[in-house]
Amino acid sequence: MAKIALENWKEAIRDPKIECMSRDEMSALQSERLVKQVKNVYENVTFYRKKMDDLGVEPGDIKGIEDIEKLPFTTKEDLRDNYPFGLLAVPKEKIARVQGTSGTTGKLTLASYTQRDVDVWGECVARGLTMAGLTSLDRIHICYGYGLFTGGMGLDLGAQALGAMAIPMSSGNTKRQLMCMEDFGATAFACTPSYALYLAEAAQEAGVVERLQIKASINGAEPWTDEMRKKIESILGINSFDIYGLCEITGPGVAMDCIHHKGLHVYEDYFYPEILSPSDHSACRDGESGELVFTTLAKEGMPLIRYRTKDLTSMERSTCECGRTLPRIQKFTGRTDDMKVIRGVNVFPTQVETALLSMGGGVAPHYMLIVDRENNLDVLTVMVEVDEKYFSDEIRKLDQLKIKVGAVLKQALGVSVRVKLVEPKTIQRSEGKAKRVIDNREL
Ligand code: DLL
Repeated sequence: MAKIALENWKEAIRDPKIECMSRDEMSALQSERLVKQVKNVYENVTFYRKKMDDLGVEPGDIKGIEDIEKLPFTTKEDLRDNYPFGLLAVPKEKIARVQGTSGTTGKLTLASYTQRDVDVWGECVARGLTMAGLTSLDRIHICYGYGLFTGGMGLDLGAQALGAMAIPMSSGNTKRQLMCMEDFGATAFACTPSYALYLAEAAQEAGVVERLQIKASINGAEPWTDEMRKKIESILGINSFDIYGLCEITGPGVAMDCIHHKGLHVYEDYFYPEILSPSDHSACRDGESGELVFTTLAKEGMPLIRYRTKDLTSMERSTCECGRTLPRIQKFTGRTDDMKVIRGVNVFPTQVETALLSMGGGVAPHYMLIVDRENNLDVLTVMVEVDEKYFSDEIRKLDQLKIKVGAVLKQALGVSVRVKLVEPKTIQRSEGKAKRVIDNREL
């Protein structure tokens, strides 16, 4: 257990030429890549030729990155309609790997990669691992699932590109995870933030924290808050970093936050980000929240133009304290589709997390939102675990805690909620992405 002792975090930049490039140079690189990519998809992907023809746009109309707004959008539904290989820009023989969504509902979303795409993916994750202060000397314990989900493979490719040791644990069996972490002397681990917290608590309970050599964790694949990060960091005495990605674009390694935690740096030389207003798709200004949209500037297998992620965030383009000029997207407030509208108010699970963690004790950040409709009215119940030390206390204290949680949540969400305090460890732990909302109105 030790935080990374780097005198100067500026050293933790894998590719300074790209990551600290001037805005003009980056625009020139993006323009060159976009012009080529648009010509490529027009000539090789029927779907894009048709979409562009319908809009009356020709490849020649795209002269630089500033023309991106002329191009059509791509949606998850488009991917499903062209499932599994309808959007390839190369012959199938050139595809080296497929990966898919980790979702359990609906049809699978499949992404195809050439060997070069796989190499770029590994390089981007390696940039992120470097950002977390890791080098070829590190041992990275990967407890993301391996398989179609991009988590395990993505971190593995990153460790490989970095020249570090990959420990491909995959998810599950927390006791064994901790045993291997200790025995193999892992110096970093990667998993979802909810599982990271679970692992941290399990390590604390087993009394092994002091015996671990972990200095950093790389967590993502689901929204989480700064408060949750600080909780994981303080239990394990480490630095935790937020990694973002989606299989359609490349998997983890599209963006990651640095030690300053002022947003996630987007690898915009490969993935061009736009933030668009959810209502009319117009471009949002810096700091304004909207839907994140990506164009893959150099992908060969399944290039995507203006892919609508449904993830909600805002962007900052000022140079970061770490020296990177890469734009930063803020922690995600949620997705357009995990947002719940309760009696007309938009509610995101992350708001509940922030509010619970701001209480400074009494409850644990393990929670579940349950939405019902009673007499035509939406009712939001928030199930929250009580801290171990509170639970043995008297009923009167628990009642007071319940009232306090209710007040804090009402203040944070703008709607009144029913609070259900539950015993420690009763809310199901997830080894992958946590399920935070049950909406009974949809049943
Ligand atoms: O979750 C890729 C990934 C694996 C990212 C491991 C980070 C670590 P998908 O299964 O395609 O890919 O799901 C993508 O997950 O659109 C977001 O809604 C959500 N997501 C991913 N990373 C974050 C994050 C992987 N750091 C979807 N914060 C995305 C918030 C995230 N949400």
